[in-house]
Amino acid sequence: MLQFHFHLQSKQEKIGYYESVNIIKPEDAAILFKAEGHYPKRLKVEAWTSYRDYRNRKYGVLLKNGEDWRSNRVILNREVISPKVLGNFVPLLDEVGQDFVARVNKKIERTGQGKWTTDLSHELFKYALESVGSVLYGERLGLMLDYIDPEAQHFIDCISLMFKTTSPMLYIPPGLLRRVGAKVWRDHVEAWDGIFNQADRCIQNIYRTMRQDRSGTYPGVLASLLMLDKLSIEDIKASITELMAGGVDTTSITLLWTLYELARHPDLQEELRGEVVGARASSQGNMLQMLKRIPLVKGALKETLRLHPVAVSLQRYITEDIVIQNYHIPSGTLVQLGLYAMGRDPSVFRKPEQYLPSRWLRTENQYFRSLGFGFGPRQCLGRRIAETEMQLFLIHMLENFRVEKQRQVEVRSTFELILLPEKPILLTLKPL
Ligand code: HEM
Ligand code: 2DC
Repeated sequence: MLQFHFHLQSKQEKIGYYESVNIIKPEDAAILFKAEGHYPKRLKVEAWTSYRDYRNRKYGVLLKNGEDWRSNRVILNREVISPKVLGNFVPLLDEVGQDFVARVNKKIERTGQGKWTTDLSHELFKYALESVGSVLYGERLGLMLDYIDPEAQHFIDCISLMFKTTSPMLYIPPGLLRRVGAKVWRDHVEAWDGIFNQADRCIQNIYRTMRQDRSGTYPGVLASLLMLDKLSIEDIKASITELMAGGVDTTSITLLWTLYELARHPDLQEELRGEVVGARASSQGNMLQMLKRIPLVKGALKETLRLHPVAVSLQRYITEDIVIQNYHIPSGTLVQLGLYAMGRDPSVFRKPEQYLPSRWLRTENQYFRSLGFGFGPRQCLGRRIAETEMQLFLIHMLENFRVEKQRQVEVRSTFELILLPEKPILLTLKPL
């Protein structure tokens, strides 16, 4: 399916639709990504660049383009997404998973009812921030404790506000909103200020204690980058801040959707539990090994991102002419792959409305179908952290609790730059 959108253009600012070609088929996605060039470029989120320009802050890897992006990304890849760092991340993330279980057990005890019914999103935000924080800084933030740092809670609130205030600015230029003193721009600035202040505090804290020899233990992504000395400190700070901010709502909401699906499919939940119990027994405490023995759990996460993607679309400016569905599309055009639409297209996934993790097992056709983290050299930098953190979470939850839900209510998605559940999801956790 192909759609052309045209828009009204004022002198410098575009209001309304972006001029783009929209695709939804895996075969067309393959053509798109073959034409993304050496410096793949996404749709620019102007609200985010405007804030940095306004406050004179450097762009990190998320917002950079061209050679500057590539040189930073290559160095970050080695410390954040290469397979060799997994061994460093797993013990840190596993500990956070264990602490989450202990926290839930305490909550269950306190109800005195042998179960706990709640909107887990707030707990999941804390789990996600604790996880990404432990990997970035090599130490715990303490968010699994009863009394948490109010600054950390403020950081979490700021990220949600930042996403929420971004979406109107996709259609109304932030420069204009800034000149008229619009509330959405002021809220957006306040949100990013809160994000940068908290990240700066964490970064300063590591910077100060770096010299203390903690020989043998993994020092975290930030300290590794500082010691490597290949990026400027300003570049490191900019990308670490983006990683910290990018690591909260994304994984927590994906986990919430996954628990919701498992609650709706009790038999599937038992099947996954069986896989986890078996993997635990056969890997004898070696978590890296265990993570290689849970294909269905991994399939469940892919299935969640198919039905409930974080990003509604992927986009690239193509760097060569391409032909899609017999249309000639010139180099330089913005092409958007509708990720949400593709995930629910019956010609791409049979019975798309059904949650079936087994469709991601090796025998099935996966050609350009698993794109929740994007594709290629510009794909999600946090992908390895996100996947590992989510797999470990599900392992620990399945080993300890049964997840149930109230009534059969469909929860749909709403757009706040990322896709979120339109209403709170209430889940009940019971010890096994
Ligand atoms: C980029 C999805 C978690 C940091 C992206 C993109 C997507 C995405 C679709 C754009 C990729 C493209 O254009 O090809 C997700 C999903 C997540 C997740 C579904 C979890 C379920 C995370 C986490 C972090 C993170 C945990 C940080 C630790 C980033 C960064 C970029 C990015 C920095 C920009 C990379 C670049 O431009 O080079 N993510 N993400 N994400 N994500 Fe994630
Ligand atoms: C939103 O039309 C809809 O991973 C727009 O962790 C096109 C668009 C462009 C870029 C996408 C964005 C959408 C959704 C959120 C994404 C973002 C790129 C990275 C970002 C997908 C699809 C995200 C959530 C990052 C955010 C990191 C940031 C907070 C520092």
